[in-house]
Amino acid sequence: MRFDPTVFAVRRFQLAQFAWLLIVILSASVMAVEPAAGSLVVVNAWSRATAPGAPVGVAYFEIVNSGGQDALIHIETAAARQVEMHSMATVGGLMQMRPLLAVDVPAHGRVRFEPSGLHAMLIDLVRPLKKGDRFELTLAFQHSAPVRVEAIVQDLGTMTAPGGKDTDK
Ligand SMILES: [Cu+2]
Repeated sequence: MRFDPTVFAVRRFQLAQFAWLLIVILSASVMAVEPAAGSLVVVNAWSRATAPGAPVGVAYFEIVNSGGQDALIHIETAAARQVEMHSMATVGGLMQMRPLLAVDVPAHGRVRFEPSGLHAMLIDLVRPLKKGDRFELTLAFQHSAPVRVEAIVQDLGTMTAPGGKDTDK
C-alpha cells in the first residue's frame, strides 16, 4: 500500500486508523504462530470398567501434535490418587509393564496409548470404574500447556478404542 506524501496531512486521520488496524492484524498473526497453544489435541480418551475391589484401572487416548517436539511428563485425574505412564513389552514371553517418566511426542506426530502398548495406569482408584462413567484426565507436557480430556469408561473386556476408529489417516 502506497501513500502519496502530498496528501499525507489530509490522510492523517485515516492513517491513524490504518495503523490501529495494522496493529490488530499483526498481533493476530503473532498469536497464530504461537507454537504452544492448541498444537496438541488429545482424542479418543477412554477407560475400562474395573472389577469390584480392583485397586487399579487404566486409561487410553491419542495425542495429536500439529506443533513442535514435546513430551508428556505427567497425568492427573480425580479418579485415582496416582497415575503412572507405562509401556508394555514382551520379555521372555511375558508381557511386562514398565513405568516411564516421560513419553516423547514427536513434532507433527501422534502418540497412541492403547491396549498392549502405552497406557496410563490409574493407581489407587477412588472408586471402581463403571461402564458409562466419565472422568477427566489432565495431561501435562514439557512445553505445551496442560490438556484436559474426558475419558469414557467402556465395558470390562474392551480392547479397542470406542467406535474402533482408526485415527491414523
Ligand atoms: Cu500398567
